[in-house]
Amino acid sequence: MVIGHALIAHDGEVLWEADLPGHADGVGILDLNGDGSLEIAVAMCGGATFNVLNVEGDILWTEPTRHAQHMIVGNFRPDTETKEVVGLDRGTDRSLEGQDRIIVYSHDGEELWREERTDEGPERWLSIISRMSNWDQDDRDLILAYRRGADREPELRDGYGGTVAQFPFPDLDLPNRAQRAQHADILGDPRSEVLIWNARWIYVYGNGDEYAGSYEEPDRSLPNPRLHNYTHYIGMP
Ligand SMILES: [Ca+2]
Ligand SMILES: [Ca+2]
Ligand SMILES: [Ca+2]
Repeated sequence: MVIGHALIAHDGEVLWEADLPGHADGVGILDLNGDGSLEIAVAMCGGATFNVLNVEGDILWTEPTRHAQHMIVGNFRPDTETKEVVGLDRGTDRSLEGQDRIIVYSHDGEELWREERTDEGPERWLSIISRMSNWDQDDRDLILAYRRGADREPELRDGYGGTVAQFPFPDLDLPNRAQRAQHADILGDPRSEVLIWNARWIYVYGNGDEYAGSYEEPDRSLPNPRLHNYTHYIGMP
């Protein structure tokens, strides 16, 4: 078990605890470099760093940021077989000027894309990101981002900074930060639907393109950690 920035054995023995200041706000685990061994991405709040460790607890790379909230892992750039790491930097400015950003890193810590937000309005620093597979039939992972502040709609982004889809959520009587989201195949085709809700409404969005191929095709997506051990913790990636 990875708990925070420590690896714990089945009997509770602490195998290692990484020497990183602060506490872990988000963790992602995947074989990022394709060598057959898992890597562990850890967003350290307080220390304000995005980090990737190996299973021995060695820090493979660390990047400073403003407020490290989430790290999600997947193949967000399918032109390389190695996986990418996406960080959500919440920033430290809680005024109307404050805004978060999504940052895409290669498996070895090279910054590939950095979001520069140009939208305006309050609470643009509360975004949550989640890795989502199987929106369409491309073999890639996407970034579901929601709770982005002001009247911004939840959105699907790719690993190159492109916007793949936006999800109009018309109830503006409750603040944007009241948004929650989930994604899963609930309608029975092999693609994922996106669910956005607040205390009043739940909206389900799907890909409107006709599905080509067999519904019996094996699911190629990475496991969705939101489908088990779900927590209401609003910051869960
Ligand atoms: Ca690896
Ligand atoms: Ca890739
Ligand atoms: Ca579906």
